[in-house]
Order: sequence, then C-alpha cells, then structure tokens
Amino acid sequence: MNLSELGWSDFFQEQCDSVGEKLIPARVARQDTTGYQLLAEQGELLGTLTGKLRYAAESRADLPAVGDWVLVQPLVNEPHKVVMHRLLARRSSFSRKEAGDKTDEQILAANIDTIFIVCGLDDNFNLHRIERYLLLAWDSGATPVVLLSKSDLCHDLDKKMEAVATIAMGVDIHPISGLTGDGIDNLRSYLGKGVTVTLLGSSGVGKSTIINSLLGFERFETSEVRGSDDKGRHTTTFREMAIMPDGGLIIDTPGMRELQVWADESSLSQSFDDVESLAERCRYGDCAHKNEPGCAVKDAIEAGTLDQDRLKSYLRFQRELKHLAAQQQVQARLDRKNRVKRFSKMMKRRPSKRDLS
Ligand SMILES: Nc1nc2c(ncn2[C@@H]2O[C@H](COP(=O)(O)OP(=O)(O)OP(=O)(O)O)[C@@H](O)[C@H]2O)c(=O)[nH]1
Ligand SMILES: [Mg+2]
Ligand SMILES: [Zn+2]
Repeated sequence: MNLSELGWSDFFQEQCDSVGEKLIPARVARQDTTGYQLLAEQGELLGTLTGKLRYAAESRADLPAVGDWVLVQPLVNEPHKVVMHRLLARRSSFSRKEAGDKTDEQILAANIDTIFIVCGLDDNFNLHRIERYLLLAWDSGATPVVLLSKSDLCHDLDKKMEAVATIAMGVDIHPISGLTGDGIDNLRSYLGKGVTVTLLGSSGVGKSTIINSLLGFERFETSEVRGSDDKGRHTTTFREMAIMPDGGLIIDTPGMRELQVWADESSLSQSFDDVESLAERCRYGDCAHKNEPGCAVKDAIEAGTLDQDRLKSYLRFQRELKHLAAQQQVQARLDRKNRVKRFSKMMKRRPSKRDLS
C-alpha cells in the first residue's frame, strides 16, 4: 500500500520533513497488550515505544492511539519489528475524559474524517446519548454522521428519525440494518481512498456487524447481546483499523459504557446552535435562561419552537464543561509541579551512557 492510501497527506509530510532523521512513517492500526500493530508502505509492522517517548508523555493523549501516524526505525535483523520514535501531530481526534476519577484525555481514534455515531433503533435508542456523542464529535475536527442501526426491529422509524433531526441539526442521519443490509450502501460515499472513518456507540448496537457488512466478510467478531445484563456484551475489546477493499480505512471500537466530556465550552456552539442562537437574543448577556425577563430561550419553549429537554441538556453540558475546565486547571498545576520534580531529579543524577547515545 502506498502512504496516501493509508491516509498520509502534506500535513504529515511537512512534520516528517522537519524531523530530519531517517525514519519511516507508519500508521497505528491496533494497540493491544502485545504492543502496536502498524501499517506502512513496507506492510504490517510490530511497534514498541521508545522509553523517551513514554517518559516525555505528560498525558495518555501524548502516546500513540489507533489512527495515529508515527515515525519508526526497523530493527536491523527483524525489519518487520520497529521502534516508534515520534508521534506526529493529529489533524483530528475523538477524545473522552478517561473513565474514573482521573482528569486525563483518552484518544479513541486519531486522524479521522468521519465519525459514525451508532445508536440502535431498539431499546438502545437514547437521544441524550446521541447528543453527548455529537458534542464530542464536533470537538474532534471530524464530521459526525448518525447511524440508526437495527432498522429491521423498528416500527416507528419516522418518529425516531424526526426526534434525532431536532438534536442533530446539519448532520446526516441514516437508518440501517447490518442484518438485512438495508441502507448499508448509503454509507459507502463516506469512504474512499485515504479517508478514515470510525464507528462509536454502546456495546451491542452493531458496530462490528456494520463494518463486516461493508467489507463483505466477517473481519470483526460479533456476538449476540444477552438480555438486559451487560455480560456477553463488549465483544470488541480493542480499537482496530481495517482497510476497505475499494479504498479507505475503517476503525472498529469497543462499546462504551461511559462517555465523559472532554471538550471546550466552545463546542456547545456547534452542537447546540439552536439554543445558542436564541440565547444571543436574550436581554441579558449572562442570562441563565431560568426566570430572567426578556429570555428568548424561555420564550421559544413557551412558543413550542424549542424543547424543554433540549435546554436541560444544554445547561447540563454547560455545567459539565465548566467543571471539566476547573479540573483541567488543577491537573495542569499538578503536572507542572511533577515536571519540575522530575527535571530536578534528572539533573541531580549523572547522565548514563544510554542518555548520551
Ligand atoms: N436485528 C438486528 N440485529 C443486529 C443488527 N446489527 C447487529 N445485530 C446483532 O446485534 C448483536 C451485536 O452486534 P455487534 O456487531 O457485535 O455489536 P457491537 O456494536 O460491535 O458490540 P461491541 O463490540 O460489544 O461494542 C449481534 O447479535 C448482531 O447480530 C441489525 O441491524 N439488526
Ligand atoms: Mg464490536
Ligand atoms: Zn435567556
């Protein structure tokens, strides 16, 4: 495969040129407990990180994720094994806040063009969840598309399509069935030479089934969702990129239980353009849209042109994003302190031969 078929562009070439070392570009196709699987002009490679890269990483986001471009050096006697020396800047990436209490960014897919947000038309259907995915997708730099899966199980498709349209303005929405193949061909236009698509959504919504259906063979494992318990779900356990036979790359991801926001407050202006453009017409610039006089948002709710639920979501995300910004500030202070500590520790010890090589 040539590099452009793998998604390489001038954006990466310029970074590569500025490095000035003789390193090979490769793209991360999978990361699991055994290491990194990479795709390059030379074919499939197995990568390990240099200690330097790992040591310099202040956050998990500074380490390579699936879809990332890295610069590598092959081992002399085993050319398919490589050492990953540099991580190139991303042109887009989908992030969430790492699950749990830690304030850190987790990159779920890097250098992507389109994000298929998959939501089932069965019991899984949940507008709030789609809203959450959309907010993060708009912040990623890639274009979101909503896929409503399992259309074969749905009896009120028009109603659900309409509901999604009210929260996903300007976003393409496709009902599809990975089982019958209905609507799958409509997705092919998002793929093409050098283009990268990723699928995101809860476990069991049919992400791997959709990819297999697009590919025409069972590339990824799929399995039945068992009742309402969570066991038997999470069939896909690693993020992995596959090559489409007609060009393009597609990343399968494990279903997510938790999607905590990792975005700027400005991301609200894209996914909640309806609320924000109304808010511009409120009498007070700092209107909280609660009981203030001259509140255009409240007026719209009374007139029936804006849903009360939509405002609730907006206010909830606004609070979450403010909270995240505060947590990020605290974390940044901690990181700075740790950096200084590490640096002074480093300066005290004598450099070894390895440091100097
Ligand atoms: N009825 C129906 N079932 C489907 C459809 N798509 C997938 N399924 C079934 O749903 C179950 C889960 O599908 P998967 O493709 O494994 O789901 P997933 O989103 O990849 O799940 P994780 O890998 O756990 O995140 C399987 O039993 C599929 O056969 C569909 O369009 N209609
Ligand atoms: Mg899967
Ligand atoms: Zn207002």
